[in-house]
Amino acid sequence: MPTLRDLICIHDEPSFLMEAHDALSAAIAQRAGFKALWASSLSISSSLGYRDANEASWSEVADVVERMARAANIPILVDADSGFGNFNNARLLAAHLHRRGASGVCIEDKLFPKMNSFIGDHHPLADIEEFCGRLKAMKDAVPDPRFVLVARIEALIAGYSQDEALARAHAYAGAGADAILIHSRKSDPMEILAFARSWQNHLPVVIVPTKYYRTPVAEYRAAHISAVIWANHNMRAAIAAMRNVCNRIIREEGIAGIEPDVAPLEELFELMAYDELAAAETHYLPKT
Ligand code: SPV
Ligand code: MG
Repeated sequence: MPTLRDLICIHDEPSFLMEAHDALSAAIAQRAGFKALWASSLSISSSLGYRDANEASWSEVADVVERMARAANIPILVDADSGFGNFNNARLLAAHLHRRGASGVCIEDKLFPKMNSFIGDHHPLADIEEFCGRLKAMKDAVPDPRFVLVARIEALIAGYSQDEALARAHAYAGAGADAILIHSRKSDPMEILAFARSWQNHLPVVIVPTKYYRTPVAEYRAAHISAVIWANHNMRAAIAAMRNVCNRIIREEGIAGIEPDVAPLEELFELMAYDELAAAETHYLPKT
């Protein structure tokens, strides 16, 4: 099984990380064939009933990550927002997430509390040197060489230039980041591809094409993008499916019509490995 480091830092081809936000979505993504997961702050917050504005505490996020790691046996890159504070909060978080099953952590160069990158125009950036201190402290807190530290640049989201994004990328590489996530809210990939051209793969590049979703993967391959994160699509699929089924049950006053459109109970039992429990019972329970 490839490690997160293999997928992001070693493989030549782009890797794909699928969003998950709980044990069930993690298990489903693994069954579908994804090799790694993105523990999205937007999706985890939503599933807990919070906004993606650091309303969920870091320990609530860590609880979810542990459940995901137990349910899916593939690496998880955790979206740790801006690290929940200064270098000290960030290093504490990195160590906890590592202990609880994360294979890597991504922090973005914003302030606490952060706001989701697609909401509004107020995204104050962290001071570069201060953010480098957060990255260094996280590296030092997790001496495991397999653990991947991704530095996420929000300069383009905040309206700054390519030069600002590049200066930040070089500083974060110097501080020990293993990869750079360059984020954009544009509906085409031009600014991301321009960044990748100038950056010349000094470190692997990770992208989140939520807004420029029409771009074919061939363009990322040609630009030598290392990893693509499908950042919120399990959550959004669940919202649409649940909305649809709720509306239909009300409208049709019953569940006969929707049965073919919902997952069979057998699939749920299989996802949660009920057969393992049955086998364990024959092994551990007294024979009657
Ligand atoms: C997330 O999935 O929580 C992300 C990506 O950070 S975004 O929502 O685009 O900021
Ligand atoms: Mg996030």
